[in-house]
Formats: sequence, structure tokens, C-alpha cells
Amino acid sequence: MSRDADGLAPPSRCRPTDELPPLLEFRDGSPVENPADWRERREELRRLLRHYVYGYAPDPPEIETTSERTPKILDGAATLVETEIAFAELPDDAPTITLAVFLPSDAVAADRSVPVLLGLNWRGNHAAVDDPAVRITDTAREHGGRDEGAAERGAAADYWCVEHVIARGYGFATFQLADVDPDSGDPADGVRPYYDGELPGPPGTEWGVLAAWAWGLQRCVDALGPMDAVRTEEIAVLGHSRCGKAALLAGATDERIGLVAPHQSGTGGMALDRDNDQEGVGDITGMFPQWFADTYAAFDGQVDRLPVDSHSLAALVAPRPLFDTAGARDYWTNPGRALDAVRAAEPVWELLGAEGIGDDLPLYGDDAITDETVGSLCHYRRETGHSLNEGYLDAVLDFADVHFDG
Ligand code: GTR
Repeated sequence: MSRDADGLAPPSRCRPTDELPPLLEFRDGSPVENPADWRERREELRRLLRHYVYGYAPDPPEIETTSERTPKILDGAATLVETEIAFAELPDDAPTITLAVFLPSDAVAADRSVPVLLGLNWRGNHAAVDDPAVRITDTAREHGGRDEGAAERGAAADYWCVEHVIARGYGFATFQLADVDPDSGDPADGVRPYYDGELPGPPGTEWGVLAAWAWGLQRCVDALGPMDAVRTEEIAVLGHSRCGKAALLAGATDERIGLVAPHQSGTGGMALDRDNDQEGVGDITGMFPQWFADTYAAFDGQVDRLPVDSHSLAALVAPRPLFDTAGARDYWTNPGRALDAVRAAEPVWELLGAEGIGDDLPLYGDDAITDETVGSLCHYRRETGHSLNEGYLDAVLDFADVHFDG
């Protein structure tokens, strides 16, 4: 189905989830009965998701980092650490990631480590805040998002709300997606060509751009983990839209990530492929073939043959906390089918002894997000279209407050 003149399509209704591929059953039909079985089933699902949807990423490379620290930015509220992440196994001309880490000044002064929100940005690190301390990278000059040349400083400040995140006692870390892959559709761009012929899967299952971005997020976790200022167990990954798909994939496939918060991630993210009357497999692989393994496009028109769906990806997060956020008017991302995926994944949290869904979902707007109301798995909506703002970030942080100690 396609969008109307406003870019919207009518909301879809929720459907029963009993026709989804079972999570607690192996491919050979044997049951998954306990946490040990789930470890094996998790590996099976992970392989299937790579094989049929996102493609096989390379094994994690060794990273090499150099960091520069600037205290007292954002009117004194934050310390900036800019970290260049390079890959020892790749040649000198290969891409590097410039990770900008913003830390609350009071925590830095007190030598106190903080939980960190890690997000993939589109327009450059310098667009996330309006402060001259943040470097405008070569990547940002070349790929400014919707702008010609580099985006304005602070162009995405109302989107990321970094000062607000800092004021709530969290760190914020981000890198520009074009550092890893500019999403041009040209397979010669970005980091992927450096791994040609070296990926673990058969031909046709090579990693797409979403898997490459997820890999980039995981390399940032490599770099953040050893930082004294960061609570290693409390790195939350967040992303909007295509970056929400990548954030979910990164969090699902990397158990070091302490909390996963995909925002309006839609098809290829939290929304189920089955019975999705918004963006179908054919729509998304037609528009963005580069995002996925080549195998995925073959399921256009026969999505019921996929051995996985988005609830399978969500379930890989269990028992860690997963907070899915959606815009009630963001029809194209199909909030109804994202909620169905959350519901369908819940038995895995329960099998692992974690509380799944707390109160009835979805939570809306100013609904309280406390340990009384939420479990480890939540779906939350605000009355918006396709956007990120302080209201959503507050909800993510409320949820993180419930699950993190820091
Ligand atoms: C849309 C696409 C969505 C979403 C979005 C975005 O055009 O259909 O799946 O990823 O782009 O990332 O902005």
C-alpha cells in the first residue's frame, strides 16, 4: 500500500498473532522449554534473520581509538569526548567513525560514571547540538543529510534534545551514519566493500546497509565500554526510522547493549512483515534494496514463507529491556503491527524469568512509566507523525530510569 498526498495511509487494525512463526519452537519442530534451549533457539533465529533479512556482517574487528576531550561545552553543562574509531584490519583509506560523546559535567567533576544513550545520526554530530566545540567532519561536509554541504550547527538540536538528556543525568553518544555507509545505494560506498568476499554467509546473504549501521553502533559500544565515565552495562541504543531499524538490529544481536529503544522503526524494524498493509516487503526492497540482504526481496508477495518476522528480532533482546516507541499518526511505520510484534515476543521474556509487558499496552503520552507500570517490554505512543522530540526522549529516559541503576 502507498501513502496519500500527506505521506500518510490510514491506520491498520491489529491482527491476531497466532499465524506468526513460533518463537518457542525450533525449526525441526521440537519445543523450546527452558533458558538453555532458548540460547540455542536464539542462535538459530539470529542465523535466520541474517540469512533471510539483514545479511551476514563480518566478525567484530579490533578497533583503534584516539580521543580528544573538551570540557565545559553547552554552557558548561557537558564535557565532549570526540573519539575516532579505526579498524586495525582495514587499510588506511577505509572509513573511520567519529563518535561524539557528551557527558554531564557534574558527573565528570565527581568522577561518577553515567548511563549513555547511543544514537545514529543522519546530518552530522555538529547538527545534534549548537556548540562550536563539535567538529564538523569531512563526512558531514560531504553528506549533510537533506542540506547541500554540511548541515547547520544545531540543525537537529530539537530532535536529539542533548541538553535535556544531559540534565537528566545521562550521557549521549552519536555518530553520523554516513561514516559507515552514506546510503547512496552505491555498493562501492562505505565500509562494506572492504569486506567483500570475507563474509560468513553464502552468496546473496551479504550484509545490507542496516546491518552495516548496526555493526557501526556495536563498534561504538567497543569504544564506549572501556571509558571510565560510562556505565558499561548501561548503554542504551536508540534510533529513529531507518536508524531505529539499525538500533533494534544492533541491540538484538549484541548482548552488551543494556536497553534497546527503536523509534518509529517500521518495516525492517519493529513492524511485522506479515499482514502489514502499510510498507510491504516489496515497497521497502523496491525503494531501499541496499538496506537488506538480497534474499529478503524474494519474499515480496510470499511473506508467509519467511521463517522469521519482526517479533523474532525483538525476542533476541530478551531478557534485556526493550522500549518500542511509535507515533499514533505515523501510519506508514504501522504502530499496530509493531505492537503486535511486542505482544508476540513477550513469552520469551517470561521464559527467561523477566517481567514482560506490565500494564496494558500501548502506553500513551503522559502515562506514568515507573516500575509499577512497566515490565521489560513496552510499546509507547505519542500523538505525532514521523518525528523525534523531547516527549519521546523523556519516555525513553523514564523507562531507562526503571531499568538502570545509574
Ligand atoms: C521511508 C521508509 C521507511 C523509513 C523512512 C526513513 O521512506 O519507507 O521504512 O525507514 O524512510 O528512514 O526515513
